[in-house]
Amino acid sequence: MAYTKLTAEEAAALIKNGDTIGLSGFTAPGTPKFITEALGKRAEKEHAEGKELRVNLFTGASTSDHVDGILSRNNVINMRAPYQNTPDLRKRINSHDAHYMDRHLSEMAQEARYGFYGKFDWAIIEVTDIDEEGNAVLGTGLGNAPTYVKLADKILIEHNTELPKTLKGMHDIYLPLDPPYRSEIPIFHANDRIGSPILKIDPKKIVGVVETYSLDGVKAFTEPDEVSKHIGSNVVKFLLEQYRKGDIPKEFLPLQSGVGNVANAVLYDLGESKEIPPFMMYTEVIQDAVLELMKKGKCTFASTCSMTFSDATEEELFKNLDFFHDKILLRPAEISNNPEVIRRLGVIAMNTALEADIFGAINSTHVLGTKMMNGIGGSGDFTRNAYISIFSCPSVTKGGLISNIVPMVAHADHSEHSVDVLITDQGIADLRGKDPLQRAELIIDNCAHPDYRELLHDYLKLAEGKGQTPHTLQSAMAFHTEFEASGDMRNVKF
Ligand code: 0RQ
Repeated sequence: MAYTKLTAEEAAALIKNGDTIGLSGFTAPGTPKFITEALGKRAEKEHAEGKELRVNLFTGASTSDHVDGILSRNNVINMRAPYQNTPDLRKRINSHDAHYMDRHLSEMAQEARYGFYGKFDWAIIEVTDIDEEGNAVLGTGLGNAPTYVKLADKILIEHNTELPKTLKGMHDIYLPLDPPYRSEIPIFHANDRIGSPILKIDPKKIVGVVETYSLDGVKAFTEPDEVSKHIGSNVVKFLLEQYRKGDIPKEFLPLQSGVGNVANAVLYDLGESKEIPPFMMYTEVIQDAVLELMKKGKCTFASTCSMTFSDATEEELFKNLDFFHDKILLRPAEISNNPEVIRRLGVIAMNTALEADIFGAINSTHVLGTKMMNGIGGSGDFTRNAYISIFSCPSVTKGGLISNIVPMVAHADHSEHSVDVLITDQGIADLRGKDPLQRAELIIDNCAHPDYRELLHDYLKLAEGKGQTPHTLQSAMAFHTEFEASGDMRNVKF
């Protein structure tokens, strides 16, 4: 079957106001680029003419400026799920111009299949290659593509000619059955293959193919600052102690690591440690550091949903695909982030917090309790099911005006029941085996910035006698309200 060739503008013109669209990809990699860009431009014109053009957009995770950026600037997004990290969309979400359903990434695909989010009109899927029977080789990020092509009435393909055809074989497409027919997901080691390298798309649903030519456009990492370096070295110190003690088995365990400079720095530091043996990753995103670790033989395998490499690293990968081909496997988000598999493999999870409270609850999403930053992403999938769950953050933000250790988090994403270890630039609080008061002492003394330790102890004293997890409800938010009032949490008085 020969597919109709379309320009991005022709493809975008087919989308109707109110349509629901599922996109392939996870972070920028694998995410469509040209059709969404053309949709944004079309909306700009039509909105100026007073026409309504708004769509519901479901993805694997965050996207890129080609999607959330341009579509938000032109106010095209009605409903968005399950994750984003773009300043323009953040603004739309916090001003209620866009509805945002912030979901655990492992749940998005199955909930779409359960029918919770209605009918999918379109799937837009980036491919490296596709034949006439609809056998597609996906790109560098997978996300929920298998579910969206299954659910969508019509499919648009972006054929990205920058991607080498030799990516074939790096994907493991597996769609679990839905309850009550689901059985175990048969991954027993991070490198087990359980599905197909090919995504089968019904060719009758393919309305057209748009030729594209673009790398994923992920920015290169900046050199980590002193605070990030301290956090990174504390994470490595903790892992080494656990390994020496035998709490981590001698073979080591698969690692999950969040995105960003700190996560990247931690992995580089791990690579430097002679004592830590070669390890695998079972994670949702791999960044530049992982490729370096692979070259050194330190990381032997990475199961992931996306290769979120900067353009320079992506080019290096493409040039040396022979070497990396059997060391990286791309899985759908519901498998890369699957709680059953994470628990079985004993994944060590490392994620980032905006703020933590003295008892170990974590806020990863809402700045000062109300403003959406990015979303929970995959952090909940991993945190709740990890062998050891580590959260890290700087002890203070905005030059010390904000303490990231507070009496009570202003929004709770991960409760203290799921958090094992808290690490800041100041030190490590290993919360395992501790009761709430013991945790509070550890967190204040080891993780809080010295400017805030006394204040946090004062708060604990004020709450003395108020039950197992002592709080004084009138003052629990004093740090936050002080920041709102004077712009400096250090002015708090109890
Ligand atoms: O503000 O941008 O104005 O400077 O928040 O803070 O320190 O740059 O943090 O980029 O490492 O992101 C939790 C958001 C951390 C991220 C979070 C302000 C601070 C700055 C950002 P500016 P940093 P990072 C893997 C798993 C959830 C998803 C997840 C995240 C801005 O890691 O989205 O884990 N996690 N996914 O100044 C007020 C505080 C603050 C604060 C920082 N306590 N109060 N503002 N800021 N702390 C990935 C995927 O799922 C794909």
